[in-house]
Amino acid sequence: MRTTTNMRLMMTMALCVLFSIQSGIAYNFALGIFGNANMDDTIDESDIAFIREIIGGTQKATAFADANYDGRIDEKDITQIQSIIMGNETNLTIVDGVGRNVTVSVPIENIVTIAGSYGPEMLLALGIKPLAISESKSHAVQLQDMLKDVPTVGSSNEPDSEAILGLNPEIVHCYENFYKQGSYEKMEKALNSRGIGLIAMDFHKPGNFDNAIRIMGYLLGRQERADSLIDFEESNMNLIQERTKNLTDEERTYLYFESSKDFATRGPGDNTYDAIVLCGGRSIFDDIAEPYPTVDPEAIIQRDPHVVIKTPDGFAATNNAEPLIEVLNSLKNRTGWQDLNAVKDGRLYFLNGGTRSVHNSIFCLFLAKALYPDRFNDVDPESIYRQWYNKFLGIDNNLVMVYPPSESWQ
Ligand SMILES: [Ca+2]
Ligand SMILES: [Ca+2]
Repeated sequence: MRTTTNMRLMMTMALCVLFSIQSGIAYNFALGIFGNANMDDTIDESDIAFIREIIGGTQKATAFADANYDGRIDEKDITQIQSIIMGNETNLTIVDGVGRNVTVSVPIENIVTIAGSYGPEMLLALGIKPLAISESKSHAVQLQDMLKDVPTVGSSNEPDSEAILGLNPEIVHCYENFYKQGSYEKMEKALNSRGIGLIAMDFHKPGNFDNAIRIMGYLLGRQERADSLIDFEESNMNLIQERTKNLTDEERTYLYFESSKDFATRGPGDNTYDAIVLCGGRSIFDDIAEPYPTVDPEAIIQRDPHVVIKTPDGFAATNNAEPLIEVLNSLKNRTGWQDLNAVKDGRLYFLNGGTRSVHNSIFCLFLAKALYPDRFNDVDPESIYRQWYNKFLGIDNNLVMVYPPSESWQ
């Protein structure tokens, strides 16, 4: 009987995962906080009921059932879950982005983020000003203003441990990749010896976003804000799915996507490639099974895309369109490009990689509109981007992120 229930649970979870991969939208995820006994996307009364069933022997223990993380499942876990629901828990154990269980005192007020421009943007969106940040050249100009009195403590991959310790944060937040590469081994020891936790967590990867943001919301006592960030993402992604789901193969737009370097495109295994597919588009180079291929310039002419999108990463956004126009002009002047249909039809776009950041759905809206202007003629991604700034950062966004302006795309 128990086996059947567990099988069913596993099947359901497998289906959920499958669905989220297919749709690209993580409606269902197992929130990585101890206390989420039933492994759904939240902590509520049903987790208490689940613990009672575990104690009663009718349910098997799950990965997050040991709410107070003391190695046993008993009444104390119910007390901890009750505290989490009430919002008066004093500590939480979470699973960070690289799979470590980290226990921290909550709510956290003093946090240092050394995760480039994404960490600071996410913390500000959650309503928290970091104690310190790492150096980054890719902050949009408005973010630079918001962070101008926040000190920097080295770079993302070579942080200044002494300076961080001197600020006495409760936790330090870092990128997952540098953690995995071992960049922080020495620093982590020093931090831990002072009781400071290190949490590796990425907010710029769509597949992780819901879980990561909700965990951070719990840690910072900003759950409502986290939920509203998730809702924002999901409503945009739902819109895209709704408007592109019935595209036939003949209707699909072929695009050439170019990242920062000349003739560098993206393929399977890369987030941008996934976003293109999710928006119903097809890369003219989707026969190359590599995430970061560099292509033959001649092949672009031969394959003649409907749309060309140039998206440099780390292109610090300002209020000035000139640098974007310059990039587009240099593309138009490439050998043979005057004859491309995309150029003749005026469907050559500059899209700043910064539109992705911690709001992937905005980047996707730009992509979707560039690919299918008829299906998104009532949607202006720039205006939605401004709404995000207003709603979550409380400031006006006058950044020139795209060129030509997205309301003119057709
Ligand atoms: Ca739950
Ligand atoms: Ca326990």
